[in-house]
Amino acid sequence: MNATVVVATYNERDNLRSLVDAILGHSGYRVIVVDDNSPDGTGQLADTLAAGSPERVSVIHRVGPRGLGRSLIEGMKRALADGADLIVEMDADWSHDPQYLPALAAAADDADVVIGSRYLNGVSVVNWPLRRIILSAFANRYIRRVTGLSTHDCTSGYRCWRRESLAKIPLDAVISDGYAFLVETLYLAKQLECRIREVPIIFVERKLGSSKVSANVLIESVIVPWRLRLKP
Ligand SMILES: Nc1nc2c(ncn2[C@@H]2O[C@H](COP(=O)(O)OP(=O)(O)OP(=O)(O)O)[C@@H](O)[C@H]2O)c(=O)[nH]1
Ligand SMILES: [Mg+2]
Repeated sequence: MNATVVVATYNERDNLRSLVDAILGHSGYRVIVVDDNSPDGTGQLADTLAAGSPERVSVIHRVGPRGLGRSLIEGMKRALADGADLIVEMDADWSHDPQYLPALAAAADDADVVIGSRYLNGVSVVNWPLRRIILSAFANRYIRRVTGLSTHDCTSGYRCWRRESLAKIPLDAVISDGYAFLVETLYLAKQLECRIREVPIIFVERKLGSSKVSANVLIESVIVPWRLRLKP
């Protein structure tokens, strides 16, 4: 196993150490933290973690405009350049539990992209208010209808790519940055005839730190499915 987990962070100081420890508990996994110059010192904490496990943890410190999509792109490119066979994307806030890493990797034996899915067996989300569940369910239905994707959870940020499939995605041409980044990369994967599989995860709402979801991110996710569909 030669897998790299890319974790984008913005103000995740309270979550990062335990998360990285849990990932490193799985043998064969490395971590790239992509920090957007977090004011709370997450970047320095990441450096400390990297100094403690220099073979397995590295850090990208971004400057300039921040964004989840652009951070993930930078981390994924680095993981490809470093020779990872599997590249995993995961949130830093413990919503995506590292305990599912082996299941994602196993499913990648016969899939090109594996999604850690909240919506395979009903709804497996813990601690979300009803309005958030309804919004997410509606968003996924909307995305499927507009883009023609058949994935149950198109906005899950917990994903495992086989190296060859990720290398085919034109990451520099990706236009969106928030949830829409996840939809766009999945759409590109489908267009490139990647085999997309979902495995069930239980998603737990963050307990520590605060959400970075903004109105812009939500507006982008309404528009991008149409841009993808109408793109020549
Ligand atoms: N590098 C970087 N990471 C970000 C940025 N915005 C969010 N993130 C990270 O992306 C992941 C998901 O962000 P969250 O704020 O948890 O968004 P969410 O999971 O959709 O929303 P919540 O349910 O409120 O947690 C976390 O690891 C964040 O730290 C950003 O601008 N730059
Ligand atoms: Mg979150």
